[in-house]
Amino acid sequence: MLFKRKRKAVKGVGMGASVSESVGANIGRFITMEGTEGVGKSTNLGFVRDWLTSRGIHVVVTREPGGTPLAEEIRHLLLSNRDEPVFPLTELLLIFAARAQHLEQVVKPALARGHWVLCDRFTDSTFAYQGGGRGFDRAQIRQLETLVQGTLRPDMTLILDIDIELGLSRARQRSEPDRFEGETIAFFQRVRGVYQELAASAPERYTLVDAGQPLAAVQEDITQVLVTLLDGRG
Ligand code: Z5A
Repeated sequence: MLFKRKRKAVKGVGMGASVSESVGANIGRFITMEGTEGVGKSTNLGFVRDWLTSRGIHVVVTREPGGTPLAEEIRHLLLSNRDEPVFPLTELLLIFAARAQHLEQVVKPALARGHWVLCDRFTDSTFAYQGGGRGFDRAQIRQLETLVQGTLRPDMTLILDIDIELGLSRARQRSEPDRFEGETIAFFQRVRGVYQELAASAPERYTLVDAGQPLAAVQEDITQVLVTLLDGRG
């Protein structure tokens, strides 16, 4: 992973392997973008993609849940409003099922080719939504994280942070609320709280960006992070 110098010979990137340890010198970077609803992830993902691409970096843009045909079907199952209650454990397992498929089919092969992967949400969303929002114990989520990802973690995560009501008002201007967007303000406050905790717990991995600012200021902050990331590329 980023900033780790211990690298082994190429032997393919199987389940449980760290990409950085498996692909030798040709190392891609795994960047994730996180935040609550309407925070501007999609908008800023495009900005990051263009910024990196203009510097000659091959970028694969993807998202979770989703990113492959099967994982996109699971996404549809997860986001659709339905009469049947979706139990929190069902939701959690579907999310990790989609992730397993996405990692094997898209993320690991791209990183192994030395491409950068830019992912709209990843497992920090699970800690925030299923952990903070639904109340799952963090240790249980960590067990699934280890089962599905092995030691693979993002190299860098941008967490866009915004007042919940402002983000929801932005999101609702665009489309009808999906199953998550129908949740209470208290639910999203808990989600935001987990993101803030994660950011404070590992500043070398996470950057919290104030997404309540005008877009140009948000993107200026993101640029600073990208410059630092490129400076540390080795
Ligand atoms: N989920 C989960 O529970 N557990 C998991 O492990 C994972 C996911 C991986 C789908 O995510 C759901 O999956 C998600 C959690 C759950 N909950 N929901 N809903 P999603 O990422 O697809 O959905 P989303 O969070 O609702 O994203 P979004 O609605 O697409 O919003 P966004 O991408 O963050 O925002 P945007 O489209 O870029 O911007 C929204 C609007 O604001 C748009 O009109 C922009 O032009 C505008 N905007 C953006 N930035 C600004 C600034 N700075 N100023 C003014 N206006 C702005």
